[in-house]
Amino acid sequence: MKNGYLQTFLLSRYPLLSSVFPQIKFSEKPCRAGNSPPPEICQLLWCSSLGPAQATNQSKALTKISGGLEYATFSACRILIMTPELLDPVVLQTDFPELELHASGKVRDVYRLDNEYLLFVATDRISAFDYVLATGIPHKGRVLTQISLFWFDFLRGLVPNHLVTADVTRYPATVRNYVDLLRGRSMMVVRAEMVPVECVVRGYISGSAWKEYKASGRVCGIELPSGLKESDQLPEPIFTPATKATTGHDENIPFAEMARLIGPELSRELRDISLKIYTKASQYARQKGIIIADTKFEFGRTAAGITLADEVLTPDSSRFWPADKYQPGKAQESFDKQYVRDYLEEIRWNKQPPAPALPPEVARKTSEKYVEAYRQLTGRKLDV
Ligand code: Q0Z
Repeated sequence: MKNGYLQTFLLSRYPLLSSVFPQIKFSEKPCRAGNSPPPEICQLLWCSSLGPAQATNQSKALTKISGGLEYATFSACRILIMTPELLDPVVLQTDFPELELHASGKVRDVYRLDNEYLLFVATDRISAFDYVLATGIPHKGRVLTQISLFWFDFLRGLVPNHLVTADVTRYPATVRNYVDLLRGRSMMVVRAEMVPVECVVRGYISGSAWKEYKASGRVCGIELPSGLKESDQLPEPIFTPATKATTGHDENIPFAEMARLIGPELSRELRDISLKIYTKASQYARQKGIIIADTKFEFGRTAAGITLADEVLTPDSSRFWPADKYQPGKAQESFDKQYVRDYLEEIRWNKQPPAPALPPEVARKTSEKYVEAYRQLTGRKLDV
């Protein structure tokens, strides 16, 4: 195995290679071994499973790569791509033909592993103004997954959760072919009987709650003090359940309606545990400089009883606000999606499909915000 820069001008003669590695930009300009490749050409680790001699015997389609690099044909070599972007390619779609799709959302896909277990996969898709955009955000799926894993561990003593493992080496053999894609962005979870109510907790007044409050002075039937400003902290966190309406938009419902749907006892249990989780997690996040304005939990029933499922306290399921920029009296900037929203407003997208692509700079800066949210919350660095 040899470390070096590929002579890309030679590889560009082989159209097959560009179809195998569509991510690589091929250039007609050679770059010599030992020299830095032009920035648009990725750094490659060249490794041939066949030695040069064998390769010579095996094929006439030989390429002599000068400058001390090996003889090899691309049919006999594996190329490991070492630029960060290409080591962690943006995943916009998943497709595991061996598995049945259990559910799929704007960002996540859930597959059935067997009767007992599911595979949760967070892609790098991003939605804004209710549509999934054409551009993915590098590392986003891993950030969401790692944040959920952090909270599952943090909340361990408070509530059972659906996580089995995020260690891809422990996944069943049926997904063995996909471990490189799945690493860091997936979880094997216990299949639960899901409660058809979203358990929303709000510590601050924003979004649909702000609209309801302005119109009626109440949110989900809860009377709030008069004179609140947009984004104000509430006297205490409130539980504001919602149902998935057929229109796609969640619909806030009074607690009594939740009780009618799933029973008063289960409703009280879910409300109490949701408030406990929010209180503990938001206190922690606040110390780390992040306000969790509100969040949505989903629960299911498993052998362990009421179980915290789905993703937990991520920027996708919650409003994260940077505490140092908090200014009640107006809508707050989003920790993660602000660059995206600003760009979409700037280009005056009519908010009808198809959703536009993002300029690379907007995607990159947004990616940095997600990676930063993970670091700020956990104190750990996401391997990028
Ligand atoms: C969660 C959802 C997503 C679209 C199903 N442990 C579980 N057992 C059974 N079902 C679920 C879970 Cl988490 C389950 N959803 C919500 C998640 C994409 C919809 F990633 N759907």
